Amino acid sequence: MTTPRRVESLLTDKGQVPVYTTAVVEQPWADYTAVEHDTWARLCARQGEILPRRACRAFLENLQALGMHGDRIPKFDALNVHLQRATGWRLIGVEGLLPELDFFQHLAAREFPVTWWIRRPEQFDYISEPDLFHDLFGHVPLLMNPVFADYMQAYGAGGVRAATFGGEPLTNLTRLYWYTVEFGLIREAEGLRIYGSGISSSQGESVYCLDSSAPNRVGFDLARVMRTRYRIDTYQKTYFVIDSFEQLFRATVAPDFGPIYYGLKGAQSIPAGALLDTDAVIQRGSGEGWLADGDV
Ligand code: HBI
Ligand code: FE
Repeated sequence: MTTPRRVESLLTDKGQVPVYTTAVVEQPWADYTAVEHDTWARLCARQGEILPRRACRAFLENLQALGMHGDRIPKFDALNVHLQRATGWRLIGVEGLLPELDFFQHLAAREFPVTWWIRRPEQFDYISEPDLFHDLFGHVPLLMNPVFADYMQAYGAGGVRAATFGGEPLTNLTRLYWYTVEFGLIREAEGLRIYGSGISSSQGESVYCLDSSAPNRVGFDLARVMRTRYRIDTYQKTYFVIDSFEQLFRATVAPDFGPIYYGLKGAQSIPAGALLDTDAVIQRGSGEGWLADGDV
């Protein structure tokens, strides 16, 4: 264990440059200030207001079960008691973004890296990299769901294998993670619901992804998603909709990805806002407010 340092990405003249560290650290719980506990409490309360009837059932139920509505930052050890019992996952403290292979290896071992530090008050509405609120509030409730938990592990194992194939498969996998774990929607009996953590930890996008007529909403298709570019600096232009976590798990665990990568090799990437003739379109977005550049 090393002493926790707050490691943020750097804003340079080349834009936001990530700083990767690999250390696993002990959550310095006693060092959180009153302001930091207050930031956690206010973010939880605000999302707690808008997520009923927006987030999927599994997310809302487990948010309750984990007690993520208190006025203090939770202790990883206390959450781990619940997680271990439910799905065998375990939270580990990290300084921030990890290099991809390290991240995949943790997921494959059913360990979820959680950034130990929380955003500053002036970052209340937006922070461009994962902090403790995003990682805990956004990701951990679904790690309590057995099928989703298995999907995350299968994704990590796929990533470890892809890392040996080099650049293009890694890009494909990053897009899959982005459009499912971070920004996925799911169809439930009552309508479309949020399961992606990038959405559920953002007030603005929680409303936008369901209520706005601007974005596309399209049925999930693994190979299609793997070709789709995305945006890290605005709300998504396209959301992909799954019917169940089983669908996600089956699509990810059944193939070893080898043939899929082979089929995708050299395939043109798809702009974030484009629709294809083959898409199962649920909602054709109006495109209002979209920026022309900035896909990655
Ligand atoms: N590291 N701690 C952390 N959290 C992430 O979500 C994360 C990461 N490293 C890489 C990464 N995500 C992305 O490249 C995913 O596409 C895998
Ligand atoms: Fe995340």
